[in-house]
Amino acid sequence: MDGKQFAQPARPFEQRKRRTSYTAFAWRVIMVIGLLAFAQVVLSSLVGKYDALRSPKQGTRSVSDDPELIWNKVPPSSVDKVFWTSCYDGKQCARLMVPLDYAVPDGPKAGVALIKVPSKLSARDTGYRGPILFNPGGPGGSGVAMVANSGDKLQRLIGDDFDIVGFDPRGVARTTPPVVVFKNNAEEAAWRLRVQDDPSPNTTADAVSRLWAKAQVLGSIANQTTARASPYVSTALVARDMLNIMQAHGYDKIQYWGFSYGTILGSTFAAMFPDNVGRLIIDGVADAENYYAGLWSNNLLDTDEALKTVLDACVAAGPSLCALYEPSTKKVHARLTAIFDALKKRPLPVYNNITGKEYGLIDYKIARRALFARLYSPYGSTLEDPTYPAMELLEALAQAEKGDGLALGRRMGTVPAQTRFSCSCPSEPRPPLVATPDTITAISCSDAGFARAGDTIEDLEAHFVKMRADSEFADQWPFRVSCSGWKVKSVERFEGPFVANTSFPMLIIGNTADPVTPLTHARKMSQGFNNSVVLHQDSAGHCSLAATSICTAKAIREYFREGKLPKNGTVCGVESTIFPSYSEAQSVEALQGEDRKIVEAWRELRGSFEVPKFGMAI
Ligand SMILES: *[C@@H]1O[C@H](CO)[C@@H](O)[C@H](O)[C@H]1NC(C)=O
Ligand SMILES: *[C@@H]1O[C@H](CO)[C@@H](O)[C@H](O)[C@H]1NC(C)=O
Ligand SMILES: *[C@@H]1O[C@H](CO)[C@@H](O)[C@H](O)[C@H]1NC(C)=O
Ligand SMILES: *[C@@H]1O[C@H](CO)[C@@H](O)[C@H](O)[C@H]1NC(C)=O
Ligand SMILES: *[C@@H]1O[C@H](CO)[C@@H](O)[C@H](O)[C@H]1NC(C)=O
Ligand SMILES: *[C@H]1O[C@H](CO)[C@@H](O)[C@H](O)[C@H]1NC(C)=O
Repeated sequence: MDGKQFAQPARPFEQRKRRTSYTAFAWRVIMVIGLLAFAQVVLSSLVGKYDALRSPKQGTRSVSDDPELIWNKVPPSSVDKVFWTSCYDGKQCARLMVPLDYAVPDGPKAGVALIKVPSKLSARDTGYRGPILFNPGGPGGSGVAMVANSGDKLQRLIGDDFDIVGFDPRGVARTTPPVVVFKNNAEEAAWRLRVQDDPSPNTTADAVSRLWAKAQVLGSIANQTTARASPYVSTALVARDMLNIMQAHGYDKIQYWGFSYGTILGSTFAAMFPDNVGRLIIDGVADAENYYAGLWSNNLLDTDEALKTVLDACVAAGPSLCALYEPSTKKVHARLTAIFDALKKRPLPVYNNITGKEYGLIDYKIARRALFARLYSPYGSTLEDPTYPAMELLEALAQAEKGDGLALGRRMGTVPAQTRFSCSCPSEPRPPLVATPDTITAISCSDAGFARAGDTIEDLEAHFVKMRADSEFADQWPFRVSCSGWKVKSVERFEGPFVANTSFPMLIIGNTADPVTPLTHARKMSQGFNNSVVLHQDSAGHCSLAATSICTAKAIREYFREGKLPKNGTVCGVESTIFPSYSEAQSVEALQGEDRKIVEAWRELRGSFEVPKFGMAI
């Protein structure tokens, strides 16, 4: 299709951009170089979506308006008796006390933070269908934040005869005990600043050894500061917690939808408790064997294909919409590569001389990260306020090509200084509410055991060279290194095998060009789980919610409601486009009745919740 005829997006592009830069201004004060280089992308997406959970402007609301303070008032619950407290504007919250270590059932407890959008039916009603649990990914993503923001939409998609239940996994956000590595915000910010300026792997001679050295230091600090929490955060323990959450609702069989890392959690649950599977969806599937070996080595098989999807769309959209337009994909790619090569040698200075408040450098690593991160969710949304993030990123890169890095800085530097770092430095550090590099490390390295403890710098260099054969984004995927320095032993690990006759068949979803969880992993995991079915969403992006798909939305709803599985290998098309086009709006317009409602709910869900970028917040 010739994109040129759509040269006028629903809302003029320039106008929208300006508006965003004013409203988002408060978040972007220290933006061009944020405090957390590695975490920037994931944090900006998380914080951008989840800031409804906090006082948006400190000082303008009284402390009692802080919805997070509810957690001081939520009483402890047990599996036998759960006390729900109103929270987050119409939701219900509880804290479920479970054994910190299930081998010591009467020992100390973990307090799992729960949130629920309750079913419209009471639990006694015969039409009531019980809770569905969600995990947004990470590891380290908060299910409380996900359901606080998107629970109503999830319920609209699946049905209000279900409870929509989120929880913060071990080591994350509101669940206790928290994993807090650094003594205070200032110490943490100082560490992140140093990590931020390190080169990405294999771009300089010392890049990998610097990563390795910092992993050793961080591992030693964490061994000192998190000894009371990090032995108890493994995925196996969280799987046991999920069984307890179901039992606390009076159910023995789980109903679950997990994204990204949530597929590791879902596969672990299915392998540990195959007789307790009611409905289980894994969406954006990671290879659990590779993950549990701490390898992180086969995630990038389709990353370059995801980039190609974006660049193909640029060529099809034409020069009026794509700022880096060239007549062929190969030529657009060459132009992009030239921009990055130039940044390798000459980072761009950035200073906003109007506000004086945005400043920093755009270097190779930051610019590459901007592109890699965009591949997780390249499609536009056509709700009332349409955005085309991949189009906007290519425009920012085109400006960098001309020597102006401000737009790119704005895209990358959205770490809100006020939520990550304040000079007050309370003596009791409060655990962060978003995925941090340290929770990801604690969880994934607990799961890996000490499988990577013996990794040498040479091993790691060879690993990056090998991954480069899979993808030009190999240097954006440094996760294997963290576990080389991890020193805490988990009280429990699950090592597989991921093979089971589950009591209900699993629904396994993979996209054609997912940048971090390739479709082959969905197929591989399906082999282990008897009677499971693969739904193949024909799109780029990470997890099904990367795009609007009427077909996928209906399949998910039917699976939960009717226990109906799509035919194995079903291919679902998508309505979303990367550049402005009326096709999504038209497709939705053409729908009637129930279908229309399902798709509206799916689109709202996409607009309210972005899957945390798998592994991204190193
Ligand atoms: C980790 O810390 C514990 C004390 O909490 C100490 O006994 C142990 O030797 C430390 N491990 C390493 C490898 O440093
Ligand atoms: C601000 O920057 C722009 C673009 O670099 C430049 O044209 C302009 O002269 C600068 N204004 C001031 C007041 O320095
Ligand atoms: C699944 O059940 C079949 C028989 O119904 C049995 O042969 C097989 O070993 C079971 N697989 C697992 C992993 O339990
Ligand atoms: C579905 O297809 C996958 C391969 O894509 C296969 O491993 C699995 O066994 C199939 N499931 C069924 C129920 O046939
Ligand atoms: C899979 O489940 C079917 C019953 O649905 C059973 O007959 C078969 O033996 C199982 N296969 C394996 C490999 O467990
Ligand atoms: C990465 O390192 C290997 C081995 O030292 C080298 O052959 C390769 O060219 C490097 N790649 C980059 C992009 O620096």
